[in-house]
Amino acid sequence: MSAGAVAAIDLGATSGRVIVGRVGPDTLAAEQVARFPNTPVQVGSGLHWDILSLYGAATAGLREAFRTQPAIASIGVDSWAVDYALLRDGRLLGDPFHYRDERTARGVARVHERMPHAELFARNGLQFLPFNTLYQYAAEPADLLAFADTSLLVPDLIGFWLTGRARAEATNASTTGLLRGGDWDDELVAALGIPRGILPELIHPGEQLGELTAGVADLLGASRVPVIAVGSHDTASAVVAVPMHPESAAYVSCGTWGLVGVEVEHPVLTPDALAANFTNEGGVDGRTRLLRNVMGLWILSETVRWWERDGTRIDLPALLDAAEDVTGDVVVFDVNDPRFLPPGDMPARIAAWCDEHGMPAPRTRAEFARSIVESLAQAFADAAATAGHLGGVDVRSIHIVGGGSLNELLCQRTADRSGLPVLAGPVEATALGNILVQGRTEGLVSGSLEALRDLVARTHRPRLHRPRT
Ligand code: LFR
Repeated sequence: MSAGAVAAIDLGATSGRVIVGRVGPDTLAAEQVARFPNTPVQVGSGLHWDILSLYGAATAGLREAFRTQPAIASIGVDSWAVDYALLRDGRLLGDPFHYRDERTARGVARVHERMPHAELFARNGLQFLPFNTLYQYAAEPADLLAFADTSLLVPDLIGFWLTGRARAEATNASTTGLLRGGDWDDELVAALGIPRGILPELIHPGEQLGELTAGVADLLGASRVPVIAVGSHDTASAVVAVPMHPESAAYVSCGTWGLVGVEVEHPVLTPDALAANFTNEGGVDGRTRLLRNVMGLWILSETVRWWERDGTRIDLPALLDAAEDVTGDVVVFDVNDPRFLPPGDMPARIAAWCDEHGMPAPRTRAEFARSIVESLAQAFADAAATAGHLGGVDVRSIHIVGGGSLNELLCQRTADRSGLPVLAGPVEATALGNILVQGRTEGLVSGSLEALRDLVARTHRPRLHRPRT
């Protein structure tokens, strides 16, 4: 076995990337060949993703990838979860809605009239999040759903455009709330009035979706290489590349969201898991990601965006340095309060939370940043402990991967607040997980997730933050 190259498309809520991966028994590297902004657009109907721009930028990036590395063996696509496009006869019926669009509230009310959350949880094992796909379907006009013949989650849509094959990748499909025991839950689908025919056949990570169509191959300057299904839910790919021993570690996949949990063999559907609002999402190789969505760096980036709306530029590293220098106590607020979900004036919402709880609101920007970091660290520590408790995992360390692993203050404060060592990195976990699953299908690496994680640990040594008392 020798090393080879694959390409990964990784779409995040704020930017997308195309990455060329090199992978082999002793090799794992990710090189970014394109990065492009993902800017949601607000129009009369609501907040949408500009999906055609994303596809255009991703294919331009792939073209560049094939120019620099003609031997790319395959392509894999991942993105955020839950959001979908409706199609008819292969034609897009509109830009997908953003999960932060407020129409989801309507869907929640409609679904819970028919089935309360506890009953849903017993079937699909999902945390209540107002934007889970099943609530979004319930917010659609019924005649539009009836007119569509196919619904594709974002990475499945990109895969469809690349190959002409419409499938639903299973890790991401698990975030729709419509899977039970790994298959579409026909009874629930019918009970919610969702046309069963719009849900495509499932495909699993490692399986081949199809080859590039001749037209796309031509556009990319490539041969008709295969598109491989990876953990197309970005968090599923990230968890593949956490260099952990799942029997003794928790992870935080930290970007826009902080996905905090453990990996287990089977879904945990206990009353405690329901009460703690934990989720059981489908993982690669049939594992279960028992985790909780914690609000994540969104609160910080949205705060900064608010301060920058008058045109001033904020230097994030300088802000975090200033935050580190704050002496004295800052408020630890509940980052999971739903008021922090939509875009808008975060500083005012944080101040309102403090007021309502009889606590002094941060005053300076540095204090706001410190308060956000402390609150995230506390939420990560709490969720890691709960995950261990629920999943029967003796959590002795916490791995932080993704963009948040670069935030040393956040990593250190998570260590301090949990009393556990934090292992930071790799920052590129999602892309690495995407690359590893493709590499295994292409015969460039072999073995279980443990073997893949061992390769990550050998090639991307994490940074250790010891807890300070
Ligand atoms: C992270 C993520 C989360 C999902 C959220 C919305 O990027 O995929 O796992 O809950 O985005 O899709």
